[in-house]
Amino acid sequence: MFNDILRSFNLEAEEYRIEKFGEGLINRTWKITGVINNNEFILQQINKSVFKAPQYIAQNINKINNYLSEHYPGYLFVAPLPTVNGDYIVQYNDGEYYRLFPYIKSSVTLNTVQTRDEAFEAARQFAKFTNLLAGFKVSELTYTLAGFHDLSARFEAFKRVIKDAHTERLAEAKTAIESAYKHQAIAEMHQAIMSEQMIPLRVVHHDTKISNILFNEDHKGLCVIDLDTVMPGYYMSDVGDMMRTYLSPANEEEQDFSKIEVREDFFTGIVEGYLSEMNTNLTNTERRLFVYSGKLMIYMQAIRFLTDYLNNDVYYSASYPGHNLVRAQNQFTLLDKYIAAEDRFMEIVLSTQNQRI
Ligand code: GN1
Ligand code: MG
Repeated sequence: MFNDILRSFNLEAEEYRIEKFGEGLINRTWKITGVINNNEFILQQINKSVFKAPQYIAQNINKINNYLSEHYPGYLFVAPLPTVNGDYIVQYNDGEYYRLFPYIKSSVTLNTVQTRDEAFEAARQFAKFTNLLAGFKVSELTYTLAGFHDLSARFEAFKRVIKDAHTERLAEAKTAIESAYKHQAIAEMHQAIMSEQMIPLRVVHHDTKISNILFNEDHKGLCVIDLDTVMPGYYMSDVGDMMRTYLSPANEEEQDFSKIEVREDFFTGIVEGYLSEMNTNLTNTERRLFVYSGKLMIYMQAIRFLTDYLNNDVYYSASYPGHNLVRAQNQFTLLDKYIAAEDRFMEIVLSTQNQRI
């Protein structure tokens, strides 16, 4: 399989070492390293049961790439490489879609956030991306996933699946389902923000986990990667997903929930990093929604895992029975701990704004 795919990019598979790469739940990724020359690439298969129209991804990235190279030629943007036919995506005869990226030399990816500065650096890079694209017309982009971060739609899907789920799964998930209803106000707030059009649509990354930032060897941020979900959206998605994935030393896979914590200084790192690029661009309403963004994204992820568990694990791959339920319970635990720290987080946001940035 690799022979044909790599040949579309004018590479001979036997001249390359091919290794699985990264920990994403949706797409499959390989690092391709030249055994004779030192060329390095990233090959990725796009999950077409998730992304129904992968060519939209390529179109969006091309438009953004054109805009950035015209207006900010010095900005490092890792765009896919063209095939010999000039396409940015190839469909192999297994029906799957693949694309190839340059591998950025000496770059490092992290799977966990270990220091406050790493949180700052990552937040800064995601903010820089949205900020540089502030003049780009959002409506030029196609939605690569419909309703992706629409919490109201996610909540409706959760309520629907409850009606059809197996009795055993419903019984196993009883406490998690109660948690979902207990925090329903988070979904209602989202509904209000949307229906009153309180905040602007922006170009948003939508998947701000730390592994989607390239760092240099000193752990300074270089750029954002994994651009499949770049589409019109709200800044809350990016800021909130950073809260979800950077604050706790234990991630969504952790089964020992006593290890889940929210680290206040990492919260400060995210706020300062994000505002270091977006401060002048954010509206007052967006600022007021900083802390809410974390609740929104943690709650949405909990609901998504729970919905998938009740739906027999069709979306997120599960490697042990009950995996998605554990992930959902993990996220509800994180949500409770986040809410317990909410007042303090509000103070941090206010003081950061009044200070230096
Ligand atoms: C998926 O595949 P990955 O890890 O980049 C998901 C995100 C979730 C995340 C949870 C397209 O991202 O929305 O937050 O898993 N991406 C899609 O780990 O559904
Ligand atoms: Mg992703």
